[in-house]
Amino acid sequence: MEFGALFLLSLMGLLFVVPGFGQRGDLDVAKWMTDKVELMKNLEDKLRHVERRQNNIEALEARLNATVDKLMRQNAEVDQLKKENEGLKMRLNATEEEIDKLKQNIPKGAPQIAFSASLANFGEIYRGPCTDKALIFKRVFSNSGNGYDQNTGIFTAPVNGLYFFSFSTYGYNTHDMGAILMKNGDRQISTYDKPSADGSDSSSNAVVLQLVAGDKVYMELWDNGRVFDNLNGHTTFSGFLVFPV
Ligand SMILES: *[C@@H]1O[C@H](CO)[C@@H](O)[C@H](O)[C@H]1NC(C)=O
Ligand SMILES: *[C@@H]1O[C@H](CO)[C@@H](O)[C@H](O)[C@H]1NC(C)=O
Ligand SMILES: [Ca+2]
Repeated sequence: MEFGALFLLSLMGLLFVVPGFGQRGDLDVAKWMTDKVELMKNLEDKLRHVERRQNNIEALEARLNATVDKLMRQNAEVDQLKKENEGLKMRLNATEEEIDKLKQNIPKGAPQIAFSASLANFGEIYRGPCTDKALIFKRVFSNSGNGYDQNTGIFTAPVNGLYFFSFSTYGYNTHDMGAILMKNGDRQISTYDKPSADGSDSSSNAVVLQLVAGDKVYMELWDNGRVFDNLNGHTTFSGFLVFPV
C-alpha cells in the first residue's frame, strides 16, 4: 500500500511536467485523467496480487523451514541410530570372538585324567608289616593321561586342578588294617582298623585335593599295618581330575 501511495504521488507530479499540458481541450484532459486512474487501478490490482503472492511465498518458506527442521532432526536420529548400530556390531563381534574361544577350549581345555587300580594282579598278596610301606597297585583298570605309575604306585598330577581320590583297604585280624593317602610326603586321609574278634576288616575313604602339576599322591601302610588283596579287588586306589584350575 505504501508503494501504491508513492506511485500515485509521483504520477501526480508527472502531470505537471508533461509538455503541452493545458494546451489541450477539457475533454482531452478528462479522458487522460480517466485513463490514468484506470491505469492506477490496474497497477493497484497487480500490487495486491503481488502481495498475495508474497504472502503465499512466506507461507511456503515457513513450511519449507519446518520441513528442513524435520529433516535435520531425522538426520540426527539416523546418525544416533548408526552410532548405536556400530556399538552393537562391536559387541556382537566381541561376543562371537568369545564364543569361538570357548568352542576352541572345549576339546583341549579339560584334560582327560583318570586311573583306577587294585593291589594284586595275580594270586594273593599280604602286604606288610614292612619298612618299605609303599603300596603299589599292580592291577591297572584304567590310566587315562598316564598320571599313575604302576611301577612306583605314585600318581603324579599332570596339570593344576582339583582331583578326587578314593581307596579301600581290606585285611585279616592279625594286624592293624588300613592305609594312608599321602601327598608329597604328607598324610592326607586314612583308613584304620585294629585287630578284632571278627575275621576280616574292610574300610574306605575319599578326598578332593587341589594339586599343582607334579604333585605326587600315593598310598602307604601304617607302621604295623597289613592289607590283603586277590583278584576280587578288595584293596584299591582310584583318582581323577574333577576340573583344572
Ligand atoms: C526460514 O529460515 C531462514 C533461515 O533460518 C530464516 O531466515 C527465515 O526467516 C525463516 N522463514 C520463516 C518464514 O520462518
Ligand atoms: C567384526 O568382525 C569382522 C570379521 O571378524 C570384521 O571384518 C569387522 O570389521 C568387525 N567389525 C567391528 C565393528 O569390529
Ligand atoms: Ca576290627
